[in-house]
Amino acid sequence: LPLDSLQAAGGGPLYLRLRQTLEEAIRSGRLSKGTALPAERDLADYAHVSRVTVRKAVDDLVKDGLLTRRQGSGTFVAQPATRVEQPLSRLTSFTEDMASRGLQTTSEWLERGLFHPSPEEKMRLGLSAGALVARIGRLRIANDMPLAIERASLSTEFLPDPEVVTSSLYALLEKTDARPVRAIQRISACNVREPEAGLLGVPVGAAGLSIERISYLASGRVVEFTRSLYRGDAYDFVAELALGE
Ligand code: 16G
Repeated sequence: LPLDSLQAAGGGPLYLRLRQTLEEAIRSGRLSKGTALPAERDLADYAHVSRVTVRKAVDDLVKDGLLTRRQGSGTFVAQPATRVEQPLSRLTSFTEDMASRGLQTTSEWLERGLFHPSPEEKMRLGLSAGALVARIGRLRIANDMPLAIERASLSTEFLPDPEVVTSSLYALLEKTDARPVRAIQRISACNVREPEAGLLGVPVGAAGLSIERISYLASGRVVEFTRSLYRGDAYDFVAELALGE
């Protein structure tokens, strides 16, 4: 990158010139998609500018969606998400959805344990007075691409020990005959805010899909109440429609 000549280039604030140099490198493909940016300090040394200047330039490019920050792992040249087409008629799990596309699911844990339920969890799950609720919150990643944040709440009757969930929740529920067979799902538009934007690697304010799923057993008992935030640039939900009677 032609960063060492930045000071000499003249004209305009330094951070704007740095921003422009980086932007050109990204747009021309010299910095290819998915590449990790050097650490702020190294970039500052290399370009002979202060770390504040580097941060300002990088912040700008993150805001414009050219770079993404992944918490704990650094800053990367943004990769447009592969769009996923998700049929709305089948009750499948995230792990199954990704596997059917040849993608590997991993999850980063945001929350996992037994908690005092919120009034909403109590109502949705029909919990008895004093009962705790099992919660699992995950950042769901397909082949290194964070796609969604999911927070599931279950009655301890179906998930007495949330710690045992290591990969697929539905696969685990299947073993105890508690895999849901029916669900109501509500999808609404939203703008992604912090801290979710940082986790999903999208700019603050990016379009998201907020999804609520309530799943039932054949008996009508509620198994799961799950709120998810999906990346708007990664998902198409597709439904088949039939002419009504
Ligand atoms: C799906 C469900 C979610 C369920 C999860 C189980 C939506 C919007 N949500 O992501 O409610 O908890 O699958 O996935 O589709 P798992 O079996 O891979 O843990």
